[in-house]
Amino acid sequence: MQQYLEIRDVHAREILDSRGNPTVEASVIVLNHGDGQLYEGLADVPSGASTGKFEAVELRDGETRYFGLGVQHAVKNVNEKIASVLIGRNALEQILIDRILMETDGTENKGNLGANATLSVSMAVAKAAATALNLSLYRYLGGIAPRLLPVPMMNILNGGRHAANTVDFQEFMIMPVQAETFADGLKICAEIYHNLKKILQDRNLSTGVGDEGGFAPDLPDAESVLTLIVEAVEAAGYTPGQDIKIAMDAASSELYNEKTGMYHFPGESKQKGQEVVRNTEDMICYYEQLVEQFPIVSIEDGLAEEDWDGWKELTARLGESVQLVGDDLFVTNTKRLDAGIKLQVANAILVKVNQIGTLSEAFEAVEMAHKNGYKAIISHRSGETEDTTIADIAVALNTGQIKTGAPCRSDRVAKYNRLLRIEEELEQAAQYMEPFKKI
Ligand code: 2PG
Ligand code: MG
Repeated sequence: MQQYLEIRDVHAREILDSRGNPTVEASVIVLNHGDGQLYEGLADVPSGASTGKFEAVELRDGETRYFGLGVQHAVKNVNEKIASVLIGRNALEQILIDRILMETDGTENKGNLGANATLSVSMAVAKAAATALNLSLYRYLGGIAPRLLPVPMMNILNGGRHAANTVDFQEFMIMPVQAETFADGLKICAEIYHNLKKILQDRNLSTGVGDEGGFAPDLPDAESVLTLIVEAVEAAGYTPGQDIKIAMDAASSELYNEKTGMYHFPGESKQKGQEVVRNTEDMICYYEQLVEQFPIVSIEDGLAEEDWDGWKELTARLGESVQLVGDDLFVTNTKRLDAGIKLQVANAILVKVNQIGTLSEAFEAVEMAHKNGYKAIISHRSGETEDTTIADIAVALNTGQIKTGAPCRSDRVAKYNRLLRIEEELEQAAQYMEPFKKI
C-alpha cells in the first residue's frame, strides 16, 4: 500500500545565489502518517547568465530593489497559489504534483507562476519525501538503479558571459575518464587545476576566477586556452587524450548576431586588433581543426539555438567522433529534444532542472535522450547555491556525466563533495567509467 506523506506546509523565501542575486528557496513540510512525524525538504533554485531563448520563465520582479532581480512575486506565488493546491497532497506522488504545478501555471513556459517558483517546490517535495522515508535523495529518485558516479566535466577556465576576460568560448573543461573512482577523478582534476594556476602565475596571467570558479585570464583565442590546459595536465603528471579528455561549451548563441548572421568574437578581436567573425561553416571548420589539434571529446552549443541547419551539418561532420551537446538548443525541453532527434541534430542533451521548471519534466528529457541513444549530462547553472540536488539526480539516473564547475567556491564544491559521500555510501555497488568508449 502507498504510504501517505501529507504535505502540511509549503513556504518560500528569497535567498541569494552565488552571484549575489536573489533566488527562490522553498521549504515543504510533510506529515508521515506512518510514524506521525513531520519532515522538511528544502530546495534552492539556480540561475543562468547565458540563458537560452526557449528556457522556461525565471520570474523576476523588475522593481528597483536588487536591480529588478528580486523574486518576491515568485515567492508569493509559492506561498499562496502553489501552497493552496498542494497542501493535503501526498508528497510521494511526484509526477502528479509536478502536473498540478504545470496546470496551475497553465502556460507552455511557466510564465505565470515562474519556473523558479515551480522548481523550488518540485525539488523540495522530493527532498521532503526522501527525508521522511529516511532515504538518500538519489536512492529515493532512482530506486534500485543508481550505481554510476558521473565523470566530471570540470570547467577550469571561464570565458564568455561568465567572466570579464577576452576568452570568447564560455567553458573549457577537463574530464578524468581513466580514473578508477569518482574520488580519484576529482583528485586528478583538482591537481590539474592547481597546476594551471601555477602556470598562469608564472606567465603573469590573472588567476582571478569567473562565475563557475575556473580561472579567467585574458587570452587571445581558444587555441591558447587549450594549449595551457594541455600543459597543466602534463605538469600534473597525466597524459592528455588518455587520462584526461577535454570538453568545451562554446555557448555560441551568445556570440551569434542575428543581424549579421555571423558569430562575433569580441575578445579575440580585441586581442588580435582586428574584427574576428565566423559564419556557420567557419565555425564547423574551426571545431574540426580544434578537435584535430587537441583531445576534445565534447562540444556544447557549438552553434546557435536556432541554427538547426548548421547543427545538422555539424552533427553530420563531427557527430561520429565528438559528443555534441545541446544546451540552449534543447533547454531540457522534450519538444525541442524530440525535434532534434528527428532532424538528427546533436547526440547529447544538457539537463538543467530550472530550464524546464519541474523535476519530472527534467527526468522525462533524460529518459527520451537515453531511449534515442543520446547522452544526458546533468548540469548546474552559473548562478548556484549550496543546494546539491543535481549530484543526486546524476547518480539516480545513471547519466555518467555532470557539469558543475571548478574545484573552487563552495557553490561548486558542494556538489562534488556530495558525490564523494554518495560514492562512499554506494560502496561496492558504485561504478565509475569512461562515458564514451566508442568516441
Ligand atoms: C551553460 C551554463 C552552465 P548558464 O551554459 O551550460 O555552465 O551556464 O547557467 O550561465 O547558462
Ligand atoms: Mg551551456
